[in-house]
Amino acid sequence: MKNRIILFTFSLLISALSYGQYTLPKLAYKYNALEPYIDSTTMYIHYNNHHAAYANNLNKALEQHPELYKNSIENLLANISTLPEDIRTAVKNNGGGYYNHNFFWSVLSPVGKNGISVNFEAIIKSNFGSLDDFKAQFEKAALTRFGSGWVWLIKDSEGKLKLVSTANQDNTIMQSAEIKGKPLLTLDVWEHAYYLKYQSKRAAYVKAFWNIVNWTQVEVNYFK
Ligand code: MN3
Repeated sequence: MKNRIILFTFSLLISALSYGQYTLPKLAYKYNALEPYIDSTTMYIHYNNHHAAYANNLNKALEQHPELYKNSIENLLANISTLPEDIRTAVKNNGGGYYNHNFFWSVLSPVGKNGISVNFEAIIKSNFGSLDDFKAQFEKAALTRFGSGWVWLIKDSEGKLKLVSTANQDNTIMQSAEIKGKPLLTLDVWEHAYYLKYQSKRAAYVKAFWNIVNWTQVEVNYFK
């Protein structure tokens, strides 16, 4: 009986930790692990200041409606129109920022760790012609995104791969997305993601990105 009570209390604690608020995922690598392509200071600030601010502001918005904490972030973003009106904009902007950065960190990895497999390169080829063509189209989307936003490789509902760019903290799982699909890979093209090292040279940052893509995770996302 005593053990049961302890177990019950423990599971309550666990669920409070999981659902009480949206927390930052632990990074799978150190701040300096993506050097020289993304510098350690940028990683530190991006994660601890920018990403944390989105998480904090999302949690703050939901304080008015704590019953919503039980939703996954994906669920919130896919159903924004059903949320109380007073928090829709905050959930879109901060929930978007929270989700996008969670996802972004997961598709990066230290140089030479997670190259593309023959199998997944064949999938890229069948959708874009070649890996180089894919990269060129991705880079073009990154450079033509005016102002702040993201570039995404997504899988649509028919299983086709597409390249999409979104403004601000929007993404392709949001209810409001013009083109919807499951994210496989993304790149943050907000200036805060590259300004310290690359200043205004977004093109150099985008080219450097290919060195630190976690293709293993991209492939996992494709088959998930
Ligand atoms: Mn960012």
